[in-house]
Amino acid sequence: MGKDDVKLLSMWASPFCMRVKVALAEKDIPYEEILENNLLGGKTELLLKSNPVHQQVPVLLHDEKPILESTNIVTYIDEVWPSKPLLPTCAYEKARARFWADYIDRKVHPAGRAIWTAKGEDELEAAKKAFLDILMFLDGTLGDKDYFSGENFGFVDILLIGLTSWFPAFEKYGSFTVEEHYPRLAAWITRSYARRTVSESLANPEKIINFVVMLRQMFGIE
Ligand SMILES: N[C@@H](CCC(=O)N[C@@H](CS)C(=O)NCC(=O)O)C(=O)O
Repeated sequence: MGKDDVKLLSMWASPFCMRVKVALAEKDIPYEEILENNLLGGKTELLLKSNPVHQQVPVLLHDEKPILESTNIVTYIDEVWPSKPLLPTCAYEKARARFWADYIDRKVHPAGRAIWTAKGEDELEAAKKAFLDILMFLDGTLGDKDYFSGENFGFVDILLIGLTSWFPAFEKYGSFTVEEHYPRLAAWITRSYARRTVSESLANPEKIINFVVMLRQMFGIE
């Protein structure tokens, strides 16, 4: 493991990059973070060469080979560094984890974005309801377990926890708290943030809120 050359093309506020950082930390994999903090202003040659299709971060460079898309990267990390598995080993549980990973990928971030980009009260109310309905299903599948697959923090937890870094911004613009609607899910967030691998990998929520304030001004929403 020590001989691997691992680099992460990353942007500080990207919830998708935070997922990969948590996975690398959970596996204790040393890596170099290369920040692409000017995504809106211009992308580096390294990013364009590594991800010509989507031109997005995160990109994991493993011995200079690019691996793309955060969920795909977390899966790759789990396969290449198999100690302390993130995905369950049982086929049924693995299929279940992949189902929820796909649900989270498709639904959570776009629904949150719809809240802070909403124009007018009706649009905001609809966006907020749609977001809370998604959380309802996630809360239901978490149930009374500590983590999505049971006792251990794993694949689904990593994919969702990265995205929760933006939840305080969604809460601010939607005037709600996850805690008041889904206390079990809120407790899962607190439990997960207590892990060093999470707290060290996620951006400060205040900074994300300020970033969203800036994006809203840029998009002419303010
Ligand atoms: N589905 C991708 C989403 C990645 C993504 O949206 N990255 C954003 C930063 S959060 C990005 O690079 N945006 C620049 C752009 O789209 O031009 C993943 O899971 O990795």
